[in-house]
Amino acid sequence: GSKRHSRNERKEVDSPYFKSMQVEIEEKSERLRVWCWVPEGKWETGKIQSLSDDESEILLSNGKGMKVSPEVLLPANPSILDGVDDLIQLSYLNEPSVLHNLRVRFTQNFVYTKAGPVLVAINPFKAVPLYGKDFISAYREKQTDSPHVYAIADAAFTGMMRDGINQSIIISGESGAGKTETAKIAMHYFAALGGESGMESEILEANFILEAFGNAKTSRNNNSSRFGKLIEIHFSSIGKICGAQIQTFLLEKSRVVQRASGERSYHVFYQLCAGAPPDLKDKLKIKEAMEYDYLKKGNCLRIDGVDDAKQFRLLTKALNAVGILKEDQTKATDGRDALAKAIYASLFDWLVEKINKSLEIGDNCCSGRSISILDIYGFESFYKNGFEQFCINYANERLQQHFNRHLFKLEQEEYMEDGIDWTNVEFVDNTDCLNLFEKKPLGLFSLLDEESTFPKATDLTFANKITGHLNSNPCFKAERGGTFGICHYAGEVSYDASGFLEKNRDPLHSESINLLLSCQSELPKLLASNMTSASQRKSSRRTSFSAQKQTVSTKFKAQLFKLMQQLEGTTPHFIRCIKPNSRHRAGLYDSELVSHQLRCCGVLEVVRISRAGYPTRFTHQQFAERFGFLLVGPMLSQEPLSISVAILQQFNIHPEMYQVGYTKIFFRSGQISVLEECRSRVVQGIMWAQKVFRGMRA
Ligand code: AOV
Ligand code: MG
Repeated sequence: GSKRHSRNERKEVDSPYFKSMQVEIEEKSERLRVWCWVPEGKWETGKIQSLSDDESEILLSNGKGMKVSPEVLLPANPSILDGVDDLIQLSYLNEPSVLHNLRVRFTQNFVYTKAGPVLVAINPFKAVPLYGKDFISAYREKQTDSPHVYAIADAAFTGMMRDGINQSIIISGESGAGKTETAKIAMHYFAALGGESGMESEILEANFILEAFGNAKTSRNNNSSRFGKLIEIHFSSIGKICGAQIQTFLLEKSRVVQRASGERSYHVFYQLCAGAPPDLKDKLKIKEAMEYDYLKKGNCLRIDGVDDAKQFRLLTKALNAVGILKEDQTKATDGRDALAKAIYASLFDWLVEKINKSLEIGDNCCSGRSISILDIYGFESFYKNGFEQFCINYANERLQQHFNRHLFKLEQEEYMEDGIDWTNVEFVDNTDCLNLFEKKPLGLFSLLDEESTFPKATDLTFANKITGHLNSNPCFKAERGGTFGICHYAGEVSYDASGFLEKNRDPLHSESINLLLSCQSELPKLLASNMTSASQRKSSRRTSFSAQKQTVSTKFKAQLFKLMQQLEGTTPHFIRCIKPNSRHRAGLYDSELVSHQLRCCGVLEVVRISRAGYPTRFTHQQFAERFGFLLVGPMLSQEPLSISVAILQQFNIHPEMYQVGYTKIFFRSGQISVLEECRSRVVQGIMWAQKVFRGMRA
């Protein structure tokens, strides 16, 4: 039962940790019987009974004995380290050890674990007793430092208030891994900080509305987000919520008319059919959901455990809360496919615009401070993958690049530039895959746009064209019959080119718009005029599509670039959501699935860097300014570096725990807390003395 090591494990074998472990095994195996991981189908723990150069005898935990090559063994951690709350505390950092640690925590309902600076969140698929007012105040008052979304939210809030720098919370993970729930948990934390004129609850209601209109049941997730969103929450100078703005990205509008078996259209349709009061049903001539062709497709009308009628009442309440007029609430389902899609997308944009108006930042809130929460659709790989998955997975590649840049590239470049002692940690770079999409003129997007301008082109000519040009690209996999494969950071996906050209061109006949314009009520007219103005700006031709009109993929790419730029201006906090099983079941931990996700998103590498790295840093100047006043005794020099060194000496910071670079001082994790505590005690003392002094004068 020997199994070859994957790349990461191989690295582990070559690492100094492993080498030292080997020495340890060799020295102590006779006396101690060391625990190790054995690849027996899946990883099992066992005790080493004997060890020679080419064979070791192992007694597995289940009592079975076996002989394996010592090469395949990985060191296991002592049981005292079972379930540590930060993976950097593990003595042996290999895949089975990490998986085991996460499992131990997961079975005890500790769904959050730190991986250095990153929070790993495993979806419990059940209610866990970790949320609510008491938990929020515990984190707010820093009574606990157990890993949690609240802790991340609090770190972002504290960072914003302390440094005056905008922050972002970037949530990623596969479809169904828990991103949207995590975003809501973070939003509840901020809402609990309070806001001006009820703004905090309005934000939560706005989110509820967007979910009704933009989420749907897919085969991966009963409440799958079919659009990306960035919620930017604005704070006043005293840290109260004073407004918000929501940006949305590419709604999957094809879902309105078409979807795979077992999937639904947007929640709102079913909620309306199930929950509209009789007079509204009469007025809109609403029938049962099963009587609508558009809703019937996919053969799925209900979601287990969801009461659409009740959801409709909550939706009405939410719409009222953000001030959307009653007449406007009544959302036409008639018309041809293109029109239906366009109406829906336009309605969605209109809603977002309305919501943003209602959440607009008040005049008395000009601090300009904000925390953004990013929750986009997760990486998707279905049986059949189309244009939507192509765009969604591209967005995830972009996000992965942002993650890599911040946690690997920038981090290590900064060490190098400042000349500190550092051995580079390797990571899986996804630049090649991004280039496959973005390169001009021979990238997927350019070729798609080019083909979209040829009236005679078909999806098959498109598939042949990209295969012809990109065949030699290692991230591209040529396939037959109008399909092609892409090697994403999260795995290989096979795409079916059917529908790519049409969806990318996004045609809309002007006759349909005229039809809408002739409607009696105001909202359809408004939507129609929005649609025409959008397309007329680009083109004046009366054709179903035109060369000048920006394609969907071009628009999407530009939107993502803008988003990345925006995020670059913030201090990022990363949350990695993990799906423990594909069956949406509580208590089920599929090691294979978890390990795949951990590997894709580079969690092990992040832990390696954090363990060896220096996450806290100050310029000499900042450090001297922040802590210089704590120095006792005469100041020998005003020079920031000398002051900094004096502080380090006075507080007895161990030389192993920091490095002094050309411009900055770098600290290992946790080192700065002693200094911060001392500083805040002194500052509080000064404030107290000032108060007393003022009191005496008064
Ligand atoms: P996603 O946002 O990552 O998928 P969701 O946040 O919608 O995934 O989570 C999927 C489901 O998992 C939810 O509907 C809940 O039932 C459950 N869940 C997630 N997080 C928790 C939690 N902390 N506690 C309890 N249950 C949870 V997608 O939007 O499909 O990429 O497109
Ligand atoms: Mg989601």
